Amino acid sequence: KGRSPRCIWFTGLSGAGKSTIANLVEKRLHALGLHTYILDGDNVRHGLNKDLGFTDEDRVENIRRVAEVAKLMTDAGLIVLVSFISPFRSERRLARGLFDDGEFIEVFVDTPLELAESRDAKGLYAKARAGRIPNFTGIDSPYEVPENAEIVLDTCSASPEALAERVVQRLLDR
Ligand code: GGZ
Repeated sequence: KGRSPRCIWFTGLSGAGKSTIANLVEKRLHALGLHTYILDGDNVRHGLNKDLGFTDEDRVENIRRVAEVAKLMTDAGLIVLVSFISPFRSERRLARGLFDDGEFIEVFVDTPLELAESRDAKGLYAKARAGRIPNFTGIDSPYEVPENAEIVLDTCSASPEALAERVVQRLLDR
């Protein structure tokens, strides 16, 4: 229905560009005078979720808590940008279910594994291939491609700035 987006949920592989795009979207929203918060591994996995690792079970709990925190933050009036791999459809569905229709926008940052791995900005894929990071998404832990994302960003075909602009325009449409 006619509700405006409050939770922008970015999903995609490690190194897909989720955080880069989320940060660019946030800058644009700030310039428009909107109040936002980015939830990502940097501010959640070192604190609230520091008891969690990367087994399937821990990822499920990671995303469950992140979704609930996002819901609380939107209740407090913020637009929340969530940037986690969030590899499982069931947990993304659970997150969506906390919000009213139109308030939750799923953004699939669609970077092929080959591209993320070839960039390997943090050297994590090389470590994962060498067996030094178990359960690495895309290597030996699954990523379930979204089937009903509101926005699919093809990072092969456009700059992060242009992709961020598409997300912002979608928000302003409402
Ligand atoms: C995937 C891992 C792993 C494993 C550490 N698998 O590129 P990054 O470094 O900065 O982003 C990745 C981040 C993923 O954490 P999330 O909380 O987003 O994952 S999930 O939503 O699945 O719970 C990566 C780093 O943590 N990292 N080990 N095994 N990514």
